[in-house]
Amino acid sequence: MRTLSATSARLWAAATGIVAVLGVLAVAEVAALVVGTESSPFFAVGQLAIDLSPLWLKEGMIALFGTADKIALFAILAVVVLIAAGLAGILERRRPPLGVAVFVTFSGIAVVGVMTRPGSSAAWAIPTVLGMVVGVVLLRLSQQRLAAWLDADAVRVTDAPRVERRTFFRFVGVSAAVAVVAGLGARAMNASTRAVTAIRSSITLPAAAVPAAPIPASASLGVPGISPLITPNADFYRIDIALQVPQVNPDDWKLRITGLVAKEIEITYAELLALPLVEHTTTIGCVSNDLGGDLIGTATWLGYPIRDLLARAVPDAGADMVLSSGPDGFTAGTPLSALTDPARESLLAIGMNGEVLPSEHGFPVRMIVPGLFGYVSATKWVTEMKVTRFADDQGYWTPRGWSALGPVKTASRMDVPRPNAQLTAGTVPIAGVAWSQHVGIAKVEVQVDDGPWQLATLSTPISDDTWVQFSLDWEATQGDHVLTLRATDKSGYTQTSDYAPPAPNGSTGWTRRKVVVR
Ligand SMILES: Nc1nc2c(c(=O)[nH]1)N[C@H]1C(S)=C(S)[C@@H](COP(=O)(O)O)O[C@H]1N2
Ligand SMILES: [Mo]
Repeated sequence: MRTLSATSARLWAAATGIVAVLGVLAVAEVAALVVGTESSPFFAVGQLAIDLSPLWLKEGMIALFGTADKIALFAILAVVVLIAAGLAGILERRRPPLGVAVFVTFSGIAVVGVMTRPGSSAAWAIPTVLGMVVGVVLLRLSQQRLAAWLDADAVRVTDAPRVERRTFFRFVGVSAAVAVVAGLGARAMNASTRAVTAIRSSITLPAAAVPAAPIPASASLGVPGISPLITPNADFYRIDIALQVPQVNPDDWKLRITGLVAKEIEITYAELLALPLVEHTTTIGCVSNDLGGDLIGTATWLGYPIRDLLARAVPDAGADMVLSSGPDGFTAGTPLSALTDPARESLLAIGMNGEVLPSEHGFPVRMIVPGLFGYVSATKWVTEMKVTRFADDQGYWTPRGWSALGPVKTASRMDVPRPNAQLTAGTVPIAGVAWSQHVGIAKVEVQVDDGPWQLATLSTPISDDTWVQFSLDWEATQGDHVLTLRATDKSGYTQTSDYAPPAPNGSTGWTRRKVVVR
């Protein structure tokens, strides 16, 4: 019989911490089934991490993981939680009750995370506190069994440690298994989107009183590999701070217009659907979209003009901003003028490409404003529009290092040829999309190596609020080439060659692409 090494003893002490944290999470998930999904601490802590993360971190996460940034955050969070729990287990064996103290401290942070969510109530603390109690009990009980085993092992009576060892393993194994099964089961039920999905699929969109203008056939150039003019809903980029897609029951949904208005307004989903609706095709983009990025898409939105709703509320003369908010704690500060402008189709959208708005794109209702980045205008699951002043209020991203105003920047993207494409000499289309929403694109030019700028063919724009496709047939010759792209908008502005990163108000620069022709 060999004595357990110090390293193994430490590993088993870490295991007690991990079992305890699995217990915390499982109990909290089960309790959240009763108290409410939003009280789940794992998500609340993730949300707290998102809210507290500095600009460079958010930028880095999107640069590294793109729209998979949430999955990446979960993975990082899970690893951090498991390591911290393991260390707490080791600490508890060396210097009790320091391990317990770690558990209490982390649970306290989780309670802060839960209680700072929009719409939280005191009851939301219950799942985490219950979880913490069970976790601490599990930690103590498994530590006692570990100590019994190690003591018996140290005495080294033949076979004696076997019983204690078995008792420890059985306790830790059974606890972990029960926690994982119960926790995952409860999580699946908490995440269940069935109720709202069923309601959503039972909704029939009303016909538009003002349908979108038909899309001319010449709006698409038909170049293989080019971005489709209308982005299918399933391929539309998704960016938001919500770790779980908010499940909003349209029967409970209300939008309130508050703040500096003569009359506060409240509107229900049924009332909204009964109003004369407008359809408009608009390209929306994310300020985090770097050169050549895919955080942009075009859809035909069905909705009610925000200006008409604001007109009912009668904003005060001194107001210059509308602070809209969603259930995830996101807010956007939109210039009031962009929402009241009769020449700008700013919509409270309920439909996207002929479908009821998908949950991840804001079901039941979101805002769409042509010409502004999403972070200052496109609030999903919107429930309040507060008429206010830039001097008094800020949108979510402004104190986090992004500009208060976020007009889109004129930009272009080369879809084909792809980066590092292997081409054969002959005719090669250089094609992609260019956009300057609400201003319009005047021309796109392509330069091959140090040659002259050549004018690309533009597709017929649906309107100035949508991107256009461009294409240029290039007679490619053998060798390495660099292709450069620049767009000019209808105000006469040509994309600058100076590169700027997305923060604080959108990237600039020319797309330069190396290709090899054989
Ligand atoms: N409620 C809510 N709405 C939101 C956000 C958010 O985090 N929460 N993000 C905004 C940002 S930054 C962008 S770019 C757009 C993206 O909309 P999409 O996910 O439908 O493409 O939503 C905007 N609306
Ligand atoms: Mo965004």
